Amino acid sequence: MNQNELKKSLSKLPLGLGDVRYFDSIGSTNSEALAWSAGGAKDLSLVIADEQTAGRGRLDRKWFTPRGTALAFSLILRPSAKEKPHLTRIVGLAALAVADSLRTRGLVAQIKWPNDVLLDGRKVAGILVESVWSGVEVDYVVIGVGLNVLKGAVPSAELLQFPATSLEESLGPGVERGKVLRDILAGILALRPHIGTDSFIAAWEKMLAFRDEQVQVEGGSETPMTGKLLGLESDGSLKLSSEDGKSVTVRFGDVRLRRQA
Ligand code: BT5
Repeated sequence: MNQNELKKSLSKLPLGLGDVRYFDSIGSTNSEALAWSAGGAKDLSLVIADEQTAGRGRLDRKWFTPRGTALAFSLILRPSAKEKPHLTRIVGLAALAVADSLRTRGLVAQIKWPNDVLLDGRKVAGILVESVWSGVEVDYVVIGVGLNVLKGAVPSAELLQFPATSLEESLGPGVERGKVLRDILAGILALRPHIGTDSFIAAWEKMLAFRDEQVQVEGGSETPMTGKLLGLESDGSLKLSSEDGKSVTVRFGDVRLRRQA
């Protein structure tokens, strides 16, 4: 994908984006977007790169984006006053848009709470949401999305804590990155006005992996929690029912979810 192809794909979006910065190679699109936000980027400005040399996951874990194989982009939002109470739903906004873009291609995509999109139980995309605050007010939110499009994007198994896959593995050759990008962005734009609604949470919940299954949640130094995955709270936190039938809420943070062995 080059800058011209990118512009062509994006020109077909139903609503206008802000400015677009394209890089053949960059450290991290999220870092660039955070710097751009500090410099006054407009709402819906987009940073996209063909390759990332220092792509980041949560807690500075690495995200691999080899040249010519993947989508790696960061969309900058300046949340409106109406959106500000729903910041914790933004990761869901991105995950839903990615999952929808895969479902329209006939694939069964699921969201592994909080920030992964799975195909056939393997990670095809990761989302990293970062915010810039002025005191207690959020100024900007950067939504970073990494999606493995071609097989070459998938890191070798020893680099991974969770199995990974690509779109090409499910769809065969010929997947066009520009079209997938356009679909994801169109999805985010279409869902954004509904972010505060109950139906948004219901749509997010419907896509959750491991629903009604026993799962284990590991969070930092705390003892792992186990329970049945029930769904989402209204802020997007995870709702479990523990073995003694109590309802437990797992808040956002560095948590890892897996099916209980
Ligand atoms: C994530 O973190 O999954 C968030 C990834 C966000 C990446 C995007 S790319 C555009 C933007 N710019 C950035 O710098 N970042 C964002 P986390 O849940 O912490 O998962 C990270 C883990 O995923 C790593 O420790 C690896 O085990 C695994 N991983 C790394 N690269 C992968 C890949 N290409 N496919 C599947 N898994 C990967």
